[in-house]
Amino acid sequence: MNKNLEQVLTTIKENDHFLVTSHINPDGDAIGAMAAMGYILQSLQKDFVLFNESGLPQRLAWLKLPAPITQELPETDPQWLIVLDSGDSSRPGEKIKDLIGRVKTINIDHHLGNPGFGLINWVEPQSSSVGEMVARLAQKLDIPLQGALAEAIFLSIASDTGGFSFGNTTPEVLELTAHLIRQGLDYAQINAQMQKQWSLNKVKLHGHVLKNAELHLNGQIGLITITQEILKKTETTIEDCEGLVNYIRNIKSVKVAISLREDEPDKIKFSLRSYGNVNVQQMASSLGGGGHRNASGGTLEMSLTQAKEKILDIVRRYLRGKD
Ligand SMILES: [Mn+2]
Repeated sequence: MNKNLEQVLTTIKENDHFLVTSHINPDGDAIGAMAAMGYILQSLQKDFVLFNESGLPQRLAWLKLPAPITQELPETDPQWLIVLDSGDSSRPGEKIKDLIGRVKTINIDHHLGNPGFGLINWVEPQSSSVGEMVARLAQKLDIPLQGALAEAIFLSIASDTGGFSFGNTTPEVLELTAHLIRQGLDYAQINAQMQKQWSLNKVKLHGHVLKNAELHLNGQIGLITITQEILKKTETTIEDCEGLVNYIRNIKSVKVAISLREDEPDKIKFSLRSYGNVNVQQMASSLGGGGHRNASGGTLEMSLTQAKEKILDIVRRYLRGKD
């Protein structure tokens, strides 16, 4: 068995108090993996708290949870901190960053370039999702992948594989999903719950943003910007921006899709998307971010105009070098 997975297993079995967390502005994998880890700890009769600095996104409010997801750290430190789906120690937010310094940490992740910030680091970039990794953990513990645990794992997998369409849709993850279905998972119902979460305001936000989409470098770069002004105008939040970047990735000529989101006047969240061999992780890491080969991102502390110039410059140089 993988040595790091073995360390995770032993540590979970031999200790009692855990705090489980994941990255801020959590996606389906972050929340699914937290829920799944919670169900594992619950079946081992361990004491645990689920924490996420941004809380549970409204669009995932339907998910069954083994405990509420709190935004407040408990007063007493846990024996062990379990950090999920976080490419580095700053991803879970400021409160957890402090905690990583003083509490023994298990880092379970699948991001390329994870520096191994935990005392125990189980990092598998070849895994589709952290939910898939947590499912492997449950299997080693002979915990059946059924009911709410299976639903949480499916949420993770379906989110991070883009509904089984990205390159990380491995035979292993399809076999695992087949196992979940054989065990009784109602995947059509979970899929419907994942999809049917839009508001009219969100549709209007997407309309405004896409109307102003741009192409650069002979159509090889697609770019959208989401300003504070448009979020206010459409009465939406950053949660409503999810998936926007995928529209421009699907433009025929586009090799790299860029989304720039103005979270604060000088704080720009960027997302980069690509298909195939175009490695956006490299581009994101040169800007202090990270992620996966076809989906990466990060934050730039500068104005929207400056961030746009900087990113376009890096992407242009990468694509020109490829020609
Ligand atoms: Mn993930």
